Amino acid sequence: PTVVTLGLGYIGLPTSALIASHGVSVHGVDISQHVVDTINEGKVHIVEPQLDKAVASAVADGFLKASTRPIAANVYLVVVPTPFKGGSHEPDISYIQATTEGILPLLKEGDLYIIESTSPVGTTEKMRDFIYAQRPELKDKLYIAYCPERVLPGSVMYELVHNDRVIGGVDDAATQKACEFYQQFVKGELHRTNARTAEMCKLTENASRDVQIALANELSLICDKAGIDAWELIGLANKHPRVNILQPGSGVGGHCIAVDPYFITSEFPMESQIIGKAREINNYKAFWCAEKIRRSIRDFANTQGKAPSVALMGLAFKPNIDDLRQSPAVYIAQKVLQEAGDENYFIVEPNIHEHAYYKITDAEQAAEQADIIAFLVAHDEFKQLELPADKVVLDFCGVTK
Ligand code: SAJ
Repeated sequence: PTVVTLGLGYIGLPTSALIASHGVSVHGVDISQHVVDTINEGKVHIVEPQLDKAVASAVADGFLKASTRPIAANVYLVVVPTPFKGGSHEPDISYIQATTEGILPLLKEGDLYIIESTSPVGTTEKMRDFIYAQRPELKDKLYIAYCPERVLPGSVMYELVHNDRVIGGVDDAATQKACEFYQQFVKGELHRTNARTAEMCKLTENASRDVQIALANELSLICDKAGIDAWELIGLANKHPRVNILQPGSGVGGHCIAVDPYFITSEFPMESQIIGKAREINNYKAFWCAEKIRRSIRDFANTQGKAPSVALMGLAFKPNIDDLRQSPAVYIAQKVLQEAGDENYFIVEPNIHEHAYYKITDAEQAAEQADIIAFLVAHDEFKQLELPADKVVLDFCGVTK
């Protein structure tokens, strides 16, 4: 059998490499010629542990090939992004639509078509209706299912194999067929449901995490006013056998948790009160951090009679990665620097060596020279830093705890 993966990004490429490593021939498709060329050379265009090795051997063994065009296959996996419609919080499924259109002429009886992209509820049924409207002779002769990816950036190659999967077909036969497909390379359990539930399940997982982080962030604001250490408080509350509060930070970023809950709120605005509020709280937290830094700069200038030097520690959207997408730390840095006066700034991001706008400074040097040190991301490197007692330290992510 041949598998066509549509989209060779953060999920599509690792998935392609994994399937190919089982001796299944995979034809990966991406609109970017650069991505396609890179992969065909056995190289990778994204940073993810173990991925480079997996792709290199899959390509060398001849089981993984990339191209800008799909070919006829037995299984089609849609793994393209679902962004927002320009300037809104409404999901844009046009990439799913376009890739589906691209394979329409190739589809034949018995083929398996699976969407893995995060999708608003009803997308899989919409694509089924679209396919059968264009190819009526195939009606009910394809297997169409939704199976969301759930892997954590940084542990993708492990989690692809070991996580449980939720598999929802548009009918039972499709669910069964999709399960047989994933069984070949997934060691986690495969849970069967229908397509709508599987779509909502993905959105629910990320909304759940967002809501839990919002509670931690809200507590951190309350603690700041009340003169209580939020990390100590949460640590103590978590000693209760049925309490498990997450960690406050400088906001919620990335391309999943800060995005997916809107796929629920945009469609069910009246019903999704907590989910919507959590988004607001987590966005507000980043704004609040930026305000705190600016106030601290003003206080320093007023009491010391000179502008401080300021170190902004971390730019990534979470600890120990180099991914800046939707990063609250980047937002905070922009906001603080927008109103920069005579202050001197150090931007520190140990996982990145060069940045288009910011000069990246070494962590030790910045900590030594800055008057105000603001920790935006809890990178491991920051935990070992020695901080002289005369510094103003704003720890938004618990690095010093
Ligand atoms: N964060 C906190 N406090 C915490 C935990 C996280 O502030 O206690 C922040 C992080 O700093 C980051 C954001 O939340 O800015 C999101 O980070 P994350 O590690 O929670 O999640 P992602 O976005 O890297 O990956 C999530 C995962 N989903 C869940 O854990 C429910 C992953 O399994 C999904 O596959 C992924 O989204 C996705 O692709 O949807």
